[in-house]
Amino acid sequence: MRDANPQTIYLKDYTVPEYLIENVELSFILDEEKTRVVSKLTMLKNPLSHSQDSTLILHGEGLELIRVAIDEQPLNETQYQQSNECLNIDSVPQDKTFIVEIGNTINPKANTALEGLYLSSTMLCTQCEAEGFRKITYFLDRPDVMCSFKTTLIGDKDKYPVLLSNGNKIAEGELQNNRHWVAWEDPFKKPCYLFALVAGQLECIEDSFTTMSGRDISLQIFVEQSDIDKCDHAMQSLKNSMRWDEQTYGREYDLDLYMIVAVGHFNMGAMENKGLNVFNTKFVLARPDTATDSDYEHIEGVIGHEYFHNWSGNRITCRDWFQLSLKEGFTVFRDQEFTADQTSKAVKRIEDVKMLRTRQFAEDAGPLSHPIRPDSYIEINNFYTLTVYEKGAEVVRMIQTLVGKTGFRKGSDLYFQRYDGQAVTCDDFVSTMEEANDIDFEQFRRWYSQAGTPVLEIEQEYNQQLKTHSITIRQSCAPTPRQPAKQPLHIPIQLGLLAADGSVADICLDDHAPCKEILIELKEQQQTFVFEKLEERPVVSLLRGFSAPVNVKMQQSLEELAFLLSHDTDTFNRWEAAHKMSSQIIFGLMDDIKQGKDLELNPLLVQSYQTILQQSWDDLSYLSLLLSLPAENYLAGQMEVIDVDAIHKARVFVEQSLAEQLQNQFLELYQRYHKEESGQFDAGTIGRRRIKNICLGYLVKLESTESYQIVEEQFKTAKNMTDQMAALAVITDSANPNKLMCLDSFYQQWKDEALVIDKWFTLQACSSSDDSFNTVQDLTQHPAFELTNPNRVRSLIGAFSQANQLHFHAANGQGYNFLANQIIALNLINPQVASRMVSGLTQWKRFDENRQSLMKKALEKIINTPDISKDVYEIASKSLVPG
Ligand code: 0A1
Ligand code: ZN
Repeated sequence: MRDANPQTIYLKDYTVPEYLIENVELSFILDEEKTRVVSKLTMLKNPLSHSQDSTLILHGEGLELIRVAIDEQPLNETQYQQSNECLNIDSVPQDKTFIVEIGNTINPKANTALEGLYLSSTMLCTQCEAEGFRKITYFLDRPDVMCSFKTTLIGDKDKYPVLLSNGNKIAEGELQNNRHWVAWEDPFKKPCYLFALVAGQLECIEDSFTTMSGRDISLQIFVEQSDIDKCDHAMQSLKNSMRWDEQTYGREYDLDLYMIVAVGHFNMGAMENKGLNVFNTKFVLARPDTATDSDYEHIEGVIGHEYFHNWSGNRITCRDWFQLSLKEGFTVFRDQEFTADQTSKAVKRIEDVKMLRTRQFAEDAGPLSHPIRPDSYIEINNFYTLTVYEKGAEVVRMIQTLVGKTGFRKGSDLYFQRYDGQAVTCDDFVSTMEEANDIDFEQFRRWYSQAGTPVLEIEQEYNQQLKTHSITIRQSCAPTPRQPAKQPLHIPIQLGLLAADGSVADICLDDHAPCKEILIELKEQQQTFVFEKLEERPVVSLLRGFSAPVNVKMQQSLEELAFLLSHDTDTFNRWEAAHKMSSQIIFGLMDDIKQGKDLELNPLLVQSYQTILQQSWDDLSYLSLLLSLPAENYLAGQMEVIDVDAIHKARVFVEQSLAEQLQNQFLELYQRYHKEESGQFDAGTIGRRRIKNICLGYLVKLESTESYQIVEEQFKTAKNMTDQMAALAVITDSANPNKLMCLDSFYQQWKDEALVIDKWFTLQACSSSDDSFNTVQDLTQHPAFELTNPNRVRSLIGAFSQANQLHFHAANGQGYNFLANQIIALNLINPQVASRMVSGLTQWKRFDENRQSLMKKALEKIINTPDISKDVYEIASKSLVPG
């Protein structure tokens, strides 16, 4: 039953913990339905607390309490009180350490919320971040209470031959009744959100890593037996991550053992538990025939992310959950740079910015907009957002841009050294960067407290007589919930100038030495920068590398964009020029559609594509990005009132026209690289597959018998999942008469591989075919669909509502109603995942009146459901706030 008036928690109310835990000894007698937990806490009053209260308040939810004792004296029921969320123990010692012993039971099988201890197929595992530990036993479940853990696991030898927890294995033995036990000790103090246990019939692959100081670390990846042949890439990724963190940040791993376990039921991507990461199978398992090139890349990225948390998150953690971006923003930045180093810097930056601009910018402009350090929440699980993670990473990136790479390393060294073993704040991080670089970040700190995406309006003026070019930049930021007025931010803007012949122009600005590229720092609401000694009007390349998470408004003609596409030396801005050019053309066509005009493709786009196709490219993944049109949801984000039908129609028209006019070039490229397919995974081969499949996508837009033959042939003969998936995606989205046959044969081929079947659901959920809504509805009845598996829910319901703009937003509201019903069905099963699904409805203000009212109706239906969880309630109710 929902708490009628869920409580809001505020950052301003933070106080230090009243009690501390020195260490904890846990023992678990594992059982699917009734696991017994015994916890022995060595505690003391926090010397920093001013509270005079001698009541000890421990967090605990859904626990069956058996016994409480203090210093070996069992307490009777008058000496403590239990509520839904706490256990209050009266009169604990104030002037000495004391021992609290608690016995309780939990039911992992009934735990479909997947928080605390739960069952994933036959294995038992835990998820404790953010506040899951309190669902295991009573504790001070807050990140600033750090202690050492000793954990003993007892279980049946057949059901749970493998028993894992954090740290090092210190002892094991046999017991009666076919049971055994294993004891683990983690010497590093940690908050309880980093606790983990796993028990099950698991197989493992093993390897080792020698650290920079010469220590040998044993590495183990545990999976179900049928997946043991899909772990090699994850292991290699782990070793790459360990080496990279040594080389880039001077960070060495601390324990002697690093374990990763892959589980099929998981609410998020993965979890950085100390020495025992628990991963969604999606980010571990890969074999060339089951995983695509982008799966391979994501696995490496997520393995890196969790590994990097060992320093940025575990050894130095967050004081409170408002500081989440301290560990997440920094760690995402670290994993982005890692992937950039392992793959292509240009491509990685573009992919990250694409995601940020379509999804985080939408979040920042909507009713749930919040700063990267939020100042209030109802349910912390709702704040694992794109803003905290992705914008948080952009803020860290801006710090690096402002202090330079060397300065950033100086700052991070000082941060790791100074705060090792502590729970700290975002402000501690910023202050350390300031101190190490002798710089003032007073104004920069606003990025942590101010929500919303700033807009930069640019005006330029060339003065022929003075030979100067002035750039005036005005910054503004629209009001966001509870922040009506915004203050100017400190914004780093990387900039270059191009001469009319396409060469790089010298930059002469104020007293800076002449240079080829410059970092200007915008601090005022409006500032003018005057560039001198320019014989002719330059073309400006602004915000290179996307040096700040802002929206830029600058008049640029299609000709100027074509010029930048040919000549800009900055790989990001070169792509940006192509992207802007095609966006402008699509918007022009949308106007034509509205006015009932015949559509015609601007020849400049074809010419630009032709030029690109004639050049020779080392990085074919980058070329693929240049030849890809902006996504429908990106285009939507640029519109005052989103018109999903016009966006789709105009975009498809451009695709088809390009396909018609460049058919020979696309076919030639396709055939060249298809012939060369080697099935390898090096950057070159991946690039060839990528460009080949982009060409295939265009060719099938011709809807010709020949193109259908090509794509079906690729589908049938593909040796790897990238090619098979690319072909099936194109088929599913086309009018190909063999579509159902192909989908069915794919299902038959892969029905035992859960992650591949997720892809099969997603393809159909994202299809632009007219029947896709009915297909999605039917698929909810498919025997392979289940609401208890988050990956399945995301692959069908999530994909349809978040990635099928055309059909989810059908004008009759059937998509909205469908989503509301699915959320209501999921609400009690898994509130966290249910709440994430609400995001399909939160952007209602961006649509026409008819859709607005249908979306609001769906949100109201959700809120008015009895027993709505506070997770879903928070998102749905905040979404409905007018303004
Ligand atoms: N800290 C993890 C993400 C994570 C957060 C919450 C979870 O359950 C509620 C699970 C994982 C990361 O950043 O990878
Ligand atoms: Zn993380």
